[in-house]
Amino acid sequence: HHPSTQRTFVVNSLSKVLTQDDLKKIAASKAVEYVKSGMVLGLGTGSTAAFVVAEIGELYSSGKLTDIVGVPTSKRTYEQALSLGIPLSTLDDHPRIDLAIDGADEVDPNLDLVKGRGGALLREKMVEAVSEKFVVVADDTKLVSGLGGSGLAMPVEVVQFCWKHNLVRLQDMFKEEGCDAKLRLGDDGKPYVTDNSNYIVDLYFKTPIKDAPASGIEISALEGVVEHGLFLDMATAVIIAGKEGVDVKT
Ligand code: ABF
Repeated sequence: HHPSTQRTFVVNSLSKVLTQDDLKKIAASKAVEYVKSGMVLGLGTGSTAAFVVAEIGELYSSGKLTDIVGVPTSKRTYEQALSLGIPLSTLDDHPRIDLAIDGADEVDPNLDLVKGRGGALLREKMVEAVSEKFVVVADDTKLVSGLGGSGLAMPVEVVQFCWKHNLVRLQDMFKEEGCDAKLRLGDDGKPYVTDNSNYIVDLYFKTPIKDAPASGIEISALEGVVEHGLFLDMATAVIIAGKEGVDVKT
């Protein structure tokens, strides 16, 4: 499948310089066009997804959207959506989602993704895997030619027990890509703990991952690995906002 792109030009009436936040908001608004009354919605995590949740909250409280229910992908998003008055549920009660909208850390030309720098990859993947439509929102800084190619982290969520053992195994797995594996730390300098009480090992590649599908399978097969940040063949559409316009890639 070769993704195609449809561009809408951004009308910048104030002709001010668009900030990265403006671009995130533009992508978010475009994605919210997919939201309809009556839907079960997967609510993403991160600064771009937060704009989506905020807009859904406004539409709901003004009565323009009715009968929706949101399934949040993190405790943070749960708190945000709760404060906006969006009706919330869980995958246990709503195991099928009509539409999930979420951000990403990297988007490649096949619409495959790296996610999880925000730490919410496990719940994101669980929700987005059962979504009929999964729409990704991002600004154009997230585009890469190959996954892992940004030089930034590809996260792997691991159980706390013997995390170092898995860090070493992950680093060894990607010797050829010149991979550096690091335990993620929080602002307090202590290991970052996910919503599901696990740790995150961040993989830093010197060259893009050679075979992402095979690598995903290999990573998942390690005992003690909970989930990884490769989201392959999952996105229905990716909305990318740049200074020239907003692209919908499908
Ligand atoms: C979530 O938030 C994650 O999967 C990704 O790690 C991050 C992107 O955050 P932002 O939109 O703030 O760049 O979507």
